[in-house]
Amino acid sequence: MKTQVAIIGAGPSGLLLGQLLAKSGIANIVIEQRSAAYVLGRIRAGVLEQTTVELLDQAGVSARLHREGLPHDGVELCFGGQRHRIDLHGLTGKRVTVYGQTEVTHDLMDARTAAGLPTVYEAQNVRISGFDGTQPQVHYELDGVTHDVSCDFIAGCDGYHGVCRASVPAASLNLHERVYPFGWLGVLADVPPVNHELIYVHHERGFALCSQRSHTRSRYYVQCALDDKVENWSDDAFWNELKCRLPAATAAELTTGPSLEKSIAPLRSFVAEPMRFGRLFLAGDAAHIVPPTGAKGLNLAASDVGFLWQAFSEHYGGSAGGLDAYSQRALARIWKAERFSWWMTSLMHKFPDTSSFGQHMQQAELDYLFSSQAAMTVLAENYVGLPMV
Ligand code: RFL
Ligand code: PHB
Repeated sequence: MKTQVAIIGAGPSGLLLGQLLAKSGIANIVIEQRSAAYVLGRIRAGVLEQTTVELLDQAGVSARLHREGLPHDGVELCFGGQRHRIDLHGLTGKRVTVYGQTEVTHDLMDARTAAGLPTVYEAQNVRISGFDGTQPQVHYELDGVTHDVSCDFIAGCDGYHGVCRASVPAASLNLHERVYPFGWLGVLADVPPVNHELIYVHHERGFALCSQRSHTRSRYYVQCALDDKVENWSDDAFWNELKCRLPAATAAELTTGPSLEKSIAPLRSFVAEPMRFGRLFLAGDAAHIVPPTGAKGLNLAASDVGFLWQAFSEHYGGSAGGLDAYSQRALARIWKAERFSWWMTSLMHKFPDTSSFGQHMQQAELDYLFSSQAAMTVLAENYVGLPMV
């Protein structure tokens, strides 16, 4: 088989890129190692920036998002037992939309099927070759049969553990990493959210987050030890721990219920540079990871895809510059989101080795934040998403 762009990975990056390229008349295939049901079963992001929503509009997959997504004009930070609101819309003129990654992926999969675009699920032993020359290829096995796809370009949208970044010679990559000494234990439950907006909680027992997927489905997280196991946490133990970290009045309003899903995610900051090697382009988690505290991972994946779509469109439209500029343009935005996610993580979590001095620094920063319109505007500008330039 032959195509213009072979996309590895059917997460949000790969599927969004495929949809945008198809809109521009650029032929593509998506090759995914898991089943569609497995991809949809991963509970991940919940907050979309306006630029992400605009890209989903351009891809023609946002009808349900506009019907069912929840626009949020503010977000709360809680510390010292007090809740403080950041007026995102008042400070920036922008808002975020609460709409689960599962739903975004669902809409993208449905649109891909409706458009009859080629997608391979459960591809085994996916390999890429020739991307440092002029004839890139993707190889995979399906039901014991080997397939080879010849293409102009490969888009590595295969996440942190994917094959694309791993296929680049180590000497060509600069890796930057910070691993945090804790994880997040997350619970999804069909209970109404405790608040109409998100609450990020700083507490001496550790961070907590009250998020949501709809008016009837909540997503909650508590900071946990890195070596903790989901089996150690009954639903009751989770709800009790969450209540301990909320102000008493908020805990009293919390509706609990059986968990639909419970999982632990480690926290990491990671960037691989550059994001282009010959005819291979990395996008999304394949190139970078942010800790989830700033809600930036899916949004960064979307902005990479926006830049890459522009680059391919320029290339097939006859102008060479876009492909050359991709890595630098994407990384300029990525590093700013890395900084914000690292800052939010450092501000809101309990670090096992922090001295009393470190605790006072966190406290002073939080006190300052809510005494300064300028500081709140900095947070708000970053939270709603920096412009794609
Ligand atoms: P994905 O979603 O990991 O998809 C990659 C796909 O590639 C497939 N794959 C392969 N396919 C073929 N051959 C191979 N060799 C392959 N290896 C892997 C995988 O099966 C998979 O289907 O990466 P993508 O598309 O770049 O999307 C990135 C986002 O998923 C991620 O950044 C976000 O989920 C991060 N994130 C959040 N982001 C936000 O913007 N807002 C949030 O509120 C938010 N909350 C979160 C999060 C991530 C979390 N976890 C679990 C890490 C909350 C959590 C708890
Ligand atoms: C989520 O709803 O899963 C979520 C929301 C905000 C974050 C991280 C995760 O910062």
